[in-house]
Amino acid sequence: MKQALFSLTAAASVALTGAASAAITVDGSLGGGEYGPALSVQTINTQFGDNETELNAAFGQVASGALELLVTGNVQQNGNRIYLFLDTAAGGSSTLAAAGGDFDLDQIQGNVLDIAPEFMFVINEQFGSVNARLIDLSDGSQVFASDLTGDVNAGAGTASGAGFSVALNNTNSAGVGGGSGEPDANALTATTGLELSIDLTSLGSPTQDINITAASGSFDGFFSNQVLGSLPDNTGNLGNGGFDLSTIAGDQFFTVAIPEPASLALVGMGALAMLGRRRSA
Ligand SMILES: [Ca+2]
Ligand SMILES: [Ca+2]
Ligand SMILES: [Ca+2]
Repeated sequence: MKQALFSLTAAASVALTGAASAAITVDGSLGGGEYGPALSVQTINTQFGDNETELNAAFGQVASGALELLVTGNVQQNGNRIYLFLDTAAGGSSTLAAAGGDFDLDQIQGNVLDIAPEFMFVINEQFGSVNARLIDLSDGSQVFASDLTGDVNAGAGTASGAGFSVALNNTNSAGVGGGSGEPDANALTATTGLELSIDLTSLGSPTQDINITAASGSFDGFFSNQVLGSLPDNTGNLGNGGFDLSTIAGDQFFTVAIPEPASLALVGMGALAMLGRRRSA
């Protein structure tokens, strides 16, 4: 009986360990053992120029009460931006709207996503500093805003504060090449880019899986063809005439699953059930 109990406990422990996510270091670089397989992989080259602005792949997980993400690629240091739209709850609008006088929302209002986000993360270089912000789309308020310290073009710039850490390593020279959106199979060769950890409490403590659209463009809302989930083959820059991803084939988003405590409870219940059967045998 003791032997059986030990085996079941060991089995449950192995199952839990297998499901747990490795700890990450927020440094803008994909370290060994970090994350699982890519959640989304770019399939077309960038019309903003090779290693200027490109979004190669997204890795992500929810661990330690935080959303952890790495998007490999680059952001051009001319005011260009990487946007992450975060759909964390029911409701919200798939059409981006101005709110609270926020500069970025003013520039990108009217564009339509495949998802209905509650939050927008945006990172950009402005006036010589690299700035990261998380915006609550319901009112345009800033959940956090911080300039990165360190040189993003010489390794990593980082910022951290209450409930968040951000890093940008802007040295990528791999991944997709430049072109007009032709198919490109090199995205997974990129291992550096934007990495962040945001406490779930800063995201309204989501209880559903988090859907995320990554996009990139200029300070005045001219969007590139680098979106994750990827745009279809031979798609050029989305431009600044307004885009509607809902009319573009495929899912221009990826999903980070929230681990379900219920599944752990089921493991425990299964073990107890097996013990019960063994006792009665
Ligand atoms: Ca590249
Ligand atoms: Ca939503
Ligand atoms: Ca779509």
